[in-house]
Amino acid sequence: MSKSIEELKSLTTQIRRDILRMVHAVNSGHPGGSLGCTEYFTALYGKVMNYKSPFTMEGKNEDLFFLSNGHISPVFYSTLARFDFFPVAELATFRKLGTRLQGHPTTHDGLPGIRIASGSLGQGLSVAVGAALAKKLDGDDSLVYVLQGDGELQEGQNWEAFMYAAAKKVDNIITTIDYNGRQIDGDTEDVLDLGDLHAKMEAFGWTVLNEKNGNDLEAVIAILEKAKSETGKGKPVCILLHTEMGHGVDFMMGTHAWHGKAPSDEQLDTAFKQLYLEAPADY
Ligand SMILES: Cc1ncc(C[n+]2csc(CCOP(=O)(O)OP(=O)(O)O)c2C)c(N)n1
Ligand SMILES: [Mg+2]
Repeated sequence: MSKSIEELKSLTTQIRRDILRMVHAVNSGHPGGSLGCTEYFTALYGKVMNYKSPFTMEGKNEDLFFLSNGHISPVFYSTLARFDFFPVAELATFRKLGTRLQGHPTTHDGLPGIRIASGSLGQGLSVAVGAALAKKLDGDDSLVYVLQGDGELQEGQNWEAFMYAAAKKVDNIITTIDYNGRQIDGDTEDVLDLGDLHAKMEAFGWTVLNEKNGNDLEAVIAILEKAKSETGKGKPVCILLHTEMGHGVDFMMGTHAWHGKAPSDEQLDTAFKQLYLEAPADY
């Protein structure tokens, strides 16, 4: 049964707790981008995406999701577990030897919900465009969703895929850029400035939507619904989703420092106080 907005908001707090617990347990992983994209994942799996259960790789007549910025696996794994793709208890195996929850997602481990290996940045959109074209060949009118990082756009393959999708009128795809303005080594504008990304994406032939409140669950649901209404019109659709890296934990916000760093025991306690739930369902 679908969850109410209040339930989904509370779920974002639970997912944030999961992310921190996972990276803390193994003292490695990527909390910053994960915390920033929590509303996106909750909106996608809780409201927007039309997917089949149980998960199969075939993916016909259902919406598909591809995570291109694979380093934010903690938010992906927690979301999948919380939406019953696999047991929540398995989150405790994150980044351990032999786990299905590799630091960066892989397919050969058979974790339900994972359709591609990602982590080597720049490849997800290309795969997703192929899947979207396959849907057209199959007469399948469901949609393909993709998430990409903004720093990730510095990888040239993305721009081939942007160009190709527009030229071939792949209008059954919605890519979202996690527009947090930060990346592993600093702010994107200092590392390699993306310039006017909105204008660039339009110039590449995409319909571009902009959402300033990427950590407001209702705003994220609304912009994804708007994006859906823009599909089928001859152009691929892109959402520039402004998020805050580290959102929800005060000392992780306003910096790129938590892109790929785990909290200490004390920092985890502080963070959990800020991510309060009356009855947390922690694993
Ligand atoms: C092809 C490739 N180059 C470099 C890296 C190393 N790397 C991992 S994450 C990252 C930063 C990506 O920035 P962004 O997409 O903005 O992610 P965020 O820091 O916002 O989570 C880099 C350079 C990689 N994983 N793959
Ligand atoms: Mg970024």
